[in-house]
Parts: sequence; C-alpha cells; structure tokens
Amino acid sequence: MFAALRAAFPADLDSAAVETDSGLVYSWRDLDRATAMIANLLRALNLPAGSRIAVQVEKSVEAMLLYLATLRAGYVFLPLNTAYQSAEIEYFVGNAEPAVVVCTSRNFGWVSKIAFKAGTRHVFTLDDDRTGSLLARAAHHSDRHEVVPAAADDLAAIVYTSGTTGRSKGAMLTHGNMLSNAQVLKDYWGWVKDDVLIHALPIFHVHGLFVAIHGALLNGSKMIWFAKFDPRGVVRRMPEATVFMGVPTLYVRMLAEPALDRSAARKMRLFISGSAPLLIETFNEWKARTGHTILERYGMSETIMLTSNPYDPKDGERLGGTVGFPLPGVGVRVRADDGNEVPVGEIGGIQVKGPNVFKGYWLMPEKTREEFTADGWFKTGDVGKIDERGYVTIVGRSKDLIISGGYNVYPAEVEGYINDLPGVAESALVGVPHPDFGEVGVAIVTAKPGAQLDGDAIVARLKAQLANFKIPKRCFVVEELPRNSMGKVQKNLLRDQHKQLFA
Ligand code: MLC
Ligand code: AMP
Repeated sequence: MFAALRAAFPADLDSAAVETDSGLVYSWRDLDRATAMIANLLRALNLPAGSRIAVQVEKSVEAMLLYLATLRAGYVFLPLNTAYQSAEIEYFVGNAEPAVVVCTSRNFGWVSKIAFKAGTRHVFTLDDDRTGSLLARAAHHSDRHEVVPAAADDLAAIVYTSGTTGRSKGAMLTHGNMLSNAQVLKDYWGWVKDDVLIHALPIFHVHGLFVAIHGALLNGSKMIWFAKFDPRGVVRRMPEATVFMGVPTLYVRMLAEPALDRSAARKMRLFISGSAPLLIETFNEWKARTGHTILERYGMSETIMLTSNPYDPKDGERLGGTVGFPLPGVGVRVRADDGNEVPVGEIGGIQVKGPNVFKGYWLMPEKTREEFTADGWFKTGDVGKIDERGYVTIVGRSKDLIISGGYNVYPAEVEGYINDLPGVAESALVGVPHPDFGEVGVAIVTAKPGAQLDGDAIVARLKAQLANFKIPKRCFVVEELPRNSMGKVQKNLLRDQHKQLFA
C-alpha cells in the first residue's frame, strides 16, 4: 500500500502535498522523509512481524505520517477514536495487544498504565503541535528507508467496530483490501491531475483515514487539511479545492454558512457523502445552493467502499436517496432472512463479496464465521434493495445500530453501562431523528423498586465513562418499558414516541 502511494508522488517533490488550516505546508519530500524516519524508529524497536501499532492522538499531519510510516515499516495500524475513555481503551488494548501505543501527552498517565498492564513495551506520545516523544525519537533516525514489502494478504490495519452484543470487534484489513479499493475509487471518481482535496474528517475511521487520504495520495493530489471540521473555514478554502468528502452532518453545517454559494464551489469537481444516510432535503438544498449534485456512496469498516453513485454521467445519474451501484469488481446482492434470493426491487439483507472485503475479526473466528454465508458473502447487517437499473437503496438495518453524526453507537453497549448504575432496573436506547447529527440516542430507563432516578444525573454519570458521541442526548425515567407478547422491549414504539423530540 505504501509503495503504491509513494509511486504516485509527483515528480516535483518540493511542491506542496499538504497545507494545514493553520498555515503549515508539507512538501512531498517532507512526507517521504518523515515517514522514513518514523518507519526506521519502528524497525529499530525489533518488533515481531505483524505487530500492532495502536494510536489514539488528535488529528494532525504527523498522525497521518505515523499511519503511513506503519504501512511503510510493514506493521499493522490500529486507529482509536480520541473520544474513547479508559474502559473503552482498556478493552481495545487488552484485545489487540499492541506492541506500540501512541497517545497524547495529556493522556499518557492513564493510557500508559493500561498499555503496560496489557504487555505493551513501548508507549510514545504525539501531540497536535508537532511535539512528543515519538517525533523526538524519530528525529535520531535516518530519513531514508527501504519500503518493507507486503503481500496482498498481509494485515495493514485493524479497525474496531462495535458489536451488536456490545463488545467491539477488530476488522482485519489487508494491503490488498485497501489498495484494490483505492485503485477502483481513483478511477470511478475520475481523479485528475491538479485535484485538491479538502480533508476535514477525523482520521481514526475508514472514511477520513482510507477513503480520503488514499484518494488524494494515490493521485499525487494536494490536501487542504483541517485539524477539526470548521464549516466557515472549509467554505472559505473551497475556492481553492476540487474534491470534498464528508458525512451528512458536515453538509448540514456548511449549508448554514451564508458564504456557501456557487462562487465558493466554482472550482469544485466533486462532493462526496457517506457513512450515514444523506437526507434528500440536504441533497436538494446543496444542489440549489452550489449547483453541485452530491455523490453518495456506501461503506463499512469491514469492506471499505462497496457502492457509489456514478461520477461520469454516461454511467447514469446521481440519484438522491440511493447509494448508487456496486463498485467495479465488487459483488453486492440482497437476500431474504432464509438466505434465498429476493425478486428485483424487493427488500432484504445486503451482502457483499470482493477484494475489498476484510479478512475476519481479530481473534474472533466464531464471529467471523457467523457474519459470512456458506458461499462466502459478508452479511453487512444493512437492509436494502436493488432496482432494475442496479441502484442500491439502504432502507434500514437489521443490526441494532444508531448512526450519529457518522459515528456508530451500539445500544447494547450503552444500555450495559446504564444498567450498571445504582438504582437502574433496565434501559433501552433508541435512535431518533436529529437535525444536526441525523440521528441521536435517547435513553428510556426504569428504576429498581424504591429507587429514585433522575434522567439528567444518569446522563452526567455516563459522560464520565463513555465516548461523548455515545452519550444519550436525553434520558427519560418511566414506570415500565413496552414489551411484546414474547417479552421483548418494543423499541419501535419508543422510537415513535420520541421521534419529534428534536424536530
Ligand atoms: C460530537 N458530538 C456528537 C457527535 N460529535 N454527538 C453525537 N454524535 C456525534 N457524531 C457532541 C459531543 O458529545 C459534544 O457534546 C458536542 O457534540 C461537541 O463536541 P465536538 O467534539 O466539539 O463536536 P464537533 O467537533 O462539532 O463534532 C461533530 C462532527 C464529528 C460531526 C464534526 O462528530 C465528526 O467529525 N463526525 C464524523 C464521523 C466520521 O468520520 N465517521 C466516518 C466513520 S467510517 P457535549 O454534550 O459534551 O457538549 C464509516 C464507513 C463509511 O462509517 O461508510 O464511511
Ligand atoms: P462503520 O461500522 O463505522 O464502518 O459503519 C458502517 C455502516 O454505516 C454501514 O453498515 C451502514 O449502516 C452505514 N453507512 C455507510 N454509508 C452509508 C450511506 N451512504 N447511507 C446509509 N448508511 C450508510
């Protein structure tokens, strides 16, 4: 993967590869030299083959360089959301047993304690102001490094994705998964010389880390780099850019900027949305304001990108409300619960097969087997249909999942934390529509006999334990939860009851 990206660097290594929102400029030569130095540092640690490098740091160009250096050195990158707190990190580090952990200096105390307990030998710091022990140590290493060869089937990254039962699973992605997907997207999305990408997404998930970074680097394209999404700043820099990638919340927030108009988007070639459903209102409003039709695509940690609306009009129009066609080389089909084929246009479970599909869940062969069909297709857990023209539409999910601002929240995990609080008898977390985040979690809780509960106090307690995006936006205490005749909580009734909460 790294060799392919490196081969795409432009001939003029002194031209700008990344420009940050704070005015720093990194040349292609800088990228090459810095990744060599970090790769040499990692190699000097004499780590066993296949070692995981777990990283929980704020977004910075150096964090991206650490990712690229890990590929370059032949190790396995393990990105972690900066919102994760100690219980979450303890699980990931305990499960993945990384040889190296990189964290912010602010979190060094508690993260290093967790890491050393799990047997990690090396803990470095990396801050978003180009300081920390990782860079200080890398500075002593040579800026030349022979790329460590990797086979298509070798692991390149483990991306944790929450499980329906509460426990996260590490999706193992290979160099072949990543490179095949990046090459298909380069072609399908029509990347051209002189493209400039605005990079405004976090870099600990598939969207910002793989789709955006690989897209720009594999085309030798400059990135305008935002450490944090800032709608005003992005609209201000838009006239210099040609490609933008975002989750729907980013589009909603940019639409609230008066400066967003056709003139701001005059050089833009392509706006891409994914990770969560894009509302048709957003799709239409964006077209009216900028003259551009957003291209919606569909992906997952386990499969990177699997479908996309067409870029080239000769392949068809970009249809709002759909996620387009299976990407070239990727098989997508819809199956009924019993595994049988469904007629064209009918709803069923979406399954996928192709060179983009991951190798399995880290240390979970059973789970891996469960998620694949006997004939080798991966069950996405999304529910949808494919029409006679081949457009895929996602209509729902069979997995109990809430997608909030592009982040996944698994109700079972949050409910587990709520149920452990004193006085709580049981709880249900449901997703309700939200104008900014698309969907947010709302908790409905019952008390143990004699206990007095307060919804706001429950939310406050959760904030100390869980990543912020998983915290329910509201919590209601009720007498009892609605149940069906089988005794199962009727979440659909709860969702219905609260659907107007943020309208
Ligand atoms: C932040 N908050 C959220 C939230 N993000 N609440 C619910 N859902 C979210 N996604 C809350 C915080 O808890 C906090 O609440 C308050 O908002 C401010 O926090 P912040 O960190 O300052 O928020 P902000 O920077 O505004 O972040 C919003 C965002 C961010 C939309 C920019 O969530 C984001 O970057 N989302 C993108 C996620 C992404 O990249 N997904 C790709 C996954 S890959 P309080 O109460 O503490 O004030 C994938 C595959 C694929 O899905 O197909 O791509
Ligand atoms: P993750 O596990 O974080 O990779 O999230 C993957 C999930 O995000 C998918 O299984 C879908 O449910 C959802 N998703 C991604 N892209 C889209 C999209 N364009 N529309 C609707 N849902 C999407």
